Amino acid sequence: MNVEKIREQFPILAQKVHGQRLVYLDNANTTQKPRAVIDADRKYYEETNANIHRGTHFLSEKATAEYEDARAKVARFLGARASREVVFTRGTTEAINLVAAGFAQSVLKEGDEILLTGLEHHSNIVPWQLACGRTGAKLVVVPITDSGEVPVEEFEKRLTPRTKIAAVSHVSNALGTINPVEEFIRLAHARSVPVLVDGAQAAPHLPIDVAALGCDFYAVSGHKMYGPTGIGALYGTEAWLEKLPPYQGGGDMISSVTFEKTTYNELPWKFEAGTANIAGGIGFGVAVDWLSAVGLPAVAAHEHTLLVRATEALSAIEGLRIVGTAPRKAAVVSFLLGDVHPHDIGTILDREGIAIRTGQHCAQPVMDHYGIGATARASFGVYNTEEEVNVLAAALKKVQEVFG
Ligand code: 7TS
Repeated sequence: MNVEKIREQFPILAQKVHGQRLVYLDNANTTQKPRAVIDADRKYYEETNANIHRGTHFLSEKATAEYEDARAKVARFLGARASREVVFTRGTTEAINLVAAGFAQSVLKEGDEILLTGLEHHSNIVPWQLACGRTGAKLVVVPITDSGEVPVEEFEKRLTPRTKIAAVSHVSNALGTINPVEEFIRLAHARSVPVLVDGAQAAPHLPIDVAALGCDFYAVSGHKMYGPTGIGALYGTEAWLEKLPPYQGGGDMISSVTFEKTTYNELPWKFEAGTANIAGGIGFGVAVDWLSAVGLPAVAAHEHTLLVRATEALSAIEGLRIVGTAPRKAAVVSFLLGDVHPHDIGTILDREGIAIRTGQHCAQPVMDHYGIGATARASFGVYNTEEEVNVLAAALKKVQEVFG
């Protein structure tokens, strides 16, 4: 993989920030976009723009074909068996809300249990709490270890006859831990419990094959996969998507409407009410093709090298503590530096042109486990370099000097 050739495709990376070369290490938050994705957006509005699924004219048919073609690309990227198993959503958050709302309406009853892990992002916690509020179901949480792992036996112990779904992150955004989701799925399915995987932090970094994984649902965000914001996807097995009720009502999701009775559209459109993010969907298709062309195995190998190098360089800094030390990690390094507040670390790094995230990373229970309020987090992407790791380490030494 030629990183310099990849970097050239990202116009934003040539930018200076506070007079310094931009070092963008906030990829778990959102990734930058390659020219192919930016061009697709412009091309759509210059040459195609029309509403989809409902026009007989040339542009509408063109837009529909491009949007549905993008769905097929995303389906292929995720390893889905068919395009109808892929619902376009605003992102991971909406994908999980869709499933949680459907479960609240048609599956969950008082006393049922929803199994989560202690590593979840708020968007894989709060939708389930809302579902509990509507049904009287309750959350059961698998605790994490001090290295930031979810032990398989602890997961297994908490599967009970009342468990109606397990919702687990593939990769933790706060710590980088790669969860043994294959094992979770095997154990849950042995008890006929369906599994939703929050793949927001996995799909940009690891080869994903939902059919091989055997999960029932898989949620992703386009903007974390070098694609546009406001678009993502929910993969669901045909059986589950058929079973769940629509998420929202409106145009496009129906087949017939009278005041007495409405029948719904086929999959996946049953879940896509109203005018879609058409340009976003098309751009998402371009992004997954772009990622596939680079090659997920190559991306994973490159980012692993960065993780190893960053772990080494940061561990060598006196007083620096890495939070999240699981043996299987994606390229995320969460850390504390002496008693310097993470926000101060972030501010000083920013003056050096380095973008990281500081705070609780929308994963407050993870912070609570460690008894801390926040961490500083560097998260790497396909365009990051070992030299940027060195720039980060040098800047952190400066932070240490400033704070004595
Ligand atoms: N799940 C995980 C594991 C995430 O990391 C995020 C966003 C989401 C769900 C929500 O994704 P959205 O695209 O619907 O917003 N994570 C982060 C992060 O780590 N920093 O900012 C957002």
